[in-house]
Amino acid sequence: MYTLHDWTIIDDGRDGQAALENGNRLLIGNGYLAKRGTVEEADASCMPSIILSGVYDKCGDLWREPVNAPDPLFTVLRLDGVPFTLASENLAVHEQSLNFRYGVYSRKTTWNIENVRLTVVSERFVSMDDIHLLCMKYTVSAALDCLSLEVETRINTDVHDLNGPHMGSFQFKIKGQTRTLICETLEKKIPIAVAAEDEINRNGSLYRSIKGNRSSYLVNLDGSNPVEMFVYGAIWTGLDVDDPLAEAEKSILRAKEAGWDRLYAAHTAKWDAIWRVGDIVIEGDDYAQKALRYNLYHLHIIAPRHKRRCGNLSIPARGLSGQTYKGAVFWDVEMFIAPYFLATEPKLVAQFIRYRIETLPGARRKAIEYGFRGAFFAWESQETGDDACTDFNVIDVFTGRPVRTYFRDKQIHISADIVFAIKRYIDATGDFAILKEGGLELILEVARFYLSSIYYSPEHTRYEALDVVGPDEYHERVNNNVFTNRMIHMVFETAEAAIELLKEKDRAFSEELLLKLDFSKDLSFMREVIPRFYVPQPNGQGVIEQFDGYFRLEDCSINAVRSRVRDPKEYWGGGNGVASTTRIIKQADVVTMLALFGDDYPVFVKKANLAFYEPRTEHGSSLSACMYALLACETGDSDWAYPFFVKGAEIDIAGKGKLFAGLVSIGGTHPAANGGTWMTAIQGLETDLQNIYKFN
Ligand code: IFM
Repeated sequence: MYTLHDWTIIDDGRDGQAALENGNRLLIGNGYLAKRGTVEEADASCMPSIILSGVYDKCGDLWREPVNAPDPLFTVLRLDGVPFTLASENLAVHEQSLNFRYGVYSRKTTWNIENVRLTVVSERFVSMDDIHLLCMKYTVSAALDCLSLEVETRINTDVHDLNGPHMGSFQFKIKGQTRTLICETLEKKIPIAVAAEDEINRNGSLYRSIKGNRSSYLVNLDGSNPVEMFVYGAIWTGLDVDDPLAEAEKSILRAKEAGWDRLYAAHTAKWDAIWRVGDIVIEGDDYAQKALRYNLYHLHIIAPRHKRRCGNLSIPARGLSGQTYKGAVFWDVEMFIAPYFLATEPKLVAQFIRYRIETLPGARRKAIEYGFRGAFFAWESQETGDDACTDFNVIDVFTGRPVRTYFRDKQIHISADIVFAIKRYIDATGDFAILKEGGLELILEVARFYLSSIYYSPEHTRYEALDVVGPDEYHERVNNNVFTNRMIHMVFETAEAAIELLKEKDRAFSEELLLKLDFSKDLSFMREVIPRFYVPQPNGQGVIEQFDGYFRLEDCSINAVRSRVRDPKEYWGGGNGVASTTRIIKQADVVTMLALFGDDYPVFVKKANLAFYEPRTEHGSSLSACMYALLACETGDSDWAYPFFVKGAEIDIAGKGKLFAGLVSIGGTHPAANGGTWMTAIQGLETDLQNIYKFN
């Protein structure tokens, strides 16, 4: 069970389920890598992992996913060859915690063996100062009587992969006291280097052996003489430098020379700097304060502040908490995560945009694949921008067969979401130079994609977007989804405005670009489409129909739909989904549109849609609650919004996120909800609750 305190979260769970939840809850990271909050001796069933940002691999025909690196901090205690674990019968006390002010994970575990109480206390951090470095202090003590046991630390290659294994050609070496490993990914042969070294502070008898990837000690413990071991690990890849092994060795030497105290001080100083810019102070609501900071922490540990040789990085939908969702970047970044960083570290948002600019070739390839022109961005984007999303993204619980889903081919709003983020970035920062660095080209290519994919309805004398999937993924292949249509319209308007802006700032550049892209015919067509593009409007009661024919669907309650579910892991959407033929939606859809384009609609429309859609929303996605909260705040109803703020904020605290879509595992942390929590607090509740926030 967890408890949340100021800057600390503590959990005393011991079983397998707790291990999986705490892996997320107590995650530590620095944007380059993140290590799950599992105990040092955890085996693969507890899903320990160190996910490296932007390093992907494909194993056979399985899904391409991020690489889980070997763990240089793996440590286990043994008595007569038998390891002490959380499953040991003699386990007496166990607690894990995370200090989310400084990204420090700790554990304290006691086992009772006859008349000895054996206790392990460990502390670890992945350095914010030197992003390749992992540091751990591991203390073993015995109370009452003496004990002779083995402490082993090793570079552990027995890692858990969802769709692995991902590494081969393992070579272990020992250089001086440093144990090293070089291996490579299977698909692209990316070298991954791991180095580790340990130091023991101990007087008294001690026998050490160091072999291959292992260093082990035989120690005699008594009440007065604890063992304190420091382990430093370093990870570098061939995407960082030409010789990652040499760099990993150097990192270890530097770390040893600096020692724990100085490394810790440098790490915490970096966190102090992060919070100086990024903290939010809430007065009068303790719980909101702690929850918000915890959510911000989760954004900071996955924010890729480092540069990589091969390009910019963005943030995957489950951060660096595991391999779920193929470690891919979704619209979550642009719509839910970027707003916080735009207010605090806009350079990061520029980086997210540059990542999209660099993946434009993949978006062009995808457009061609579907018979369109321009840029159709990947629904699930990895390093090249080619879509990692498959046609069969869910596995049916009853038949075990993959289910045809249409996220990849029909969730076309993704391209518009990216344009929306670029527009928001320029509006907020005035940095129109990004337009010249590929931003305008991206916008025009997205506009061209939509121009090539919309339809003219002679009957209604208007342009429409047909056969799409909106944010609500339970209703696939619908016509005129209001969110999608409004976003497409925004793209056309933004393209027009961006051309004008650049003409003003740098006429020669903009003319050259229009020429290079051969955009003049598209521009005339776009100008014709803008006033004739259909965006569904509110009906007499102020409610906007989510898509054509939505109002004709069965109107039943969420509980009615739930009662039709035969298996807790059953997917509600798709061809046979229990929600597909009803008005029950997965996540905020019309409401998201209203929250984004609030100025275009009067309050009564916002209220009418909140009242209509909320009882029909499952909130089956972590992207949902914050949009309801935001819109409610726009109607002045922060009391109504507050529980939605809490719902979004608690997803990673309580581990309440969904774990499965059909038989496909979707657990992990929820960066979009973390960003949504900030949006709700600051862009929503802040005014109404008169919270005080400051960027010191
Ligand atoms: O991007 C979301 C989507 O809107 C709903 N399913 C999960 C995705 C990743 O968070």
